[in-house]
Amino acid sequence: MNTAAPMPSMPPGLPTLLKNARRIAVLTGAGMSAESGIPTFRGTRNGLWARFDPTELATPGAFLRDPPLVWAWYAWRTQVVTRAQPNAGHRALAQLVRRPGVERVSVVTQNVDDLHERAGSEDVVHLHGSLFTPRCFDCGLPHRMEDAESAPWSAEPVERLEPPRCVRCGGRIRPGVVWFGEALPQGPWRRAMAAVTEADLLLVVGTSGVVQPAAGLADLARDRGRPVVVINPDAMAGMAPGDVHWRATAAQALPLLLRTCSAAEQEDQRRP
Ligand code: BV8
Ligand code: ZN
Repeated sequence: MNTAAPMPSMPPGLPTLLKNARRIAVLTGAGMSAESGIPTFRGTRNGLWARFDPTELATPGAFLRDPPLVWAWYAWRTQVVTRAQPNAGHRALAQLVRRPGVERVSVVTQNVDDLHERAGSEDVVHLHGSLFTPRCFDCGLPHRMEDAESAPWSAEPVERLEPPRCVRCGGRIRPGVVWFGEALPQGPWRRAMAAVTEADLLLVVGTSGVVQPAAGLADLARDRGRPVVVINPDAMAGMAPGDVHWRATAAQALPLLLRTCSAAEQEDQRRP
């Protein structure tokens, strides 16, 4: 996404929405990490896995059919994330909670990378798990990756990589992500629903709004009459009537959103 593109101006009503927001919830998707060089989900059809549909590879069935193929795909994605850095959008979200008047910023992410945390966000809910919490497919025991087991970070991606074995039952180790057809972990789901329900403003950043039940969280806010601001360069992605749409990228819009917050405060302080 060419961030040099002219910066779409901030939707007129947004500064006021920001000024009145005390508890902000932010639902993020793959677009949030695109400017960090992480391919969006639809974009993970990378060379070696180009002939596979990601929504098929990311299933228990695919892992059972061909564990080395699926493990290698996740090893490559983990390699890409480990080499990447949080972008200006991640950093702005991490600083937003420090704005006077802002009590809470809850990040609810569909992403399995760790860029929100590496940017300094402390209140992060991973709806679809993480690349960094592998566990046993059979007994569920969390698995500590020995260096030797991880794809050497310098190496070119390989199409097949045998997953390590569980130290307790010898079962195969699987990535700690939520696959299609698998229920979302209850704890994170409940925290996400609470964060969105209690928020007085919902930002929806970089998601196509296709995958359920995550996409339904925005409806939770809309049904409560909470303002929903969609930040996505794509005209239609994740939008619903009444939403404020900012057709900008995450790294373009979020730093400006943060600056607007601070400007509003100074304004207040100046006012007698
Ligand atoms: C379940 C982890 C049941 C793995 C993921 C209702 C209707 C229809 C279907 C369903 C339904 N309910 C359930 C389903 C089935 C399914 C589903 O939703 N299918 C879709 C395809 C229709 N849902 C499930 O299977 C869920 N489980 O329902 O279980 C159940 C219940 C009880 C008991 C047993 C079972 C589980 C879903 C989770 C799957 N795991 N990820 C992995 O990553 O490998 S989903 C994965 O795909 C991501 O986590 C993310 O959620 C999704 C990708 O979407 P986005 O993040 O939005 O990314 P995308 O590429 O699509 O779009 C990027 C956007 O960013 C674009 O709009 C683009 O314009 C924008 N953009 C690009 N650059 C930028 C940008 N924006 C800003 N800045 C930029 N620079
Ligand atoms: Zn095991």
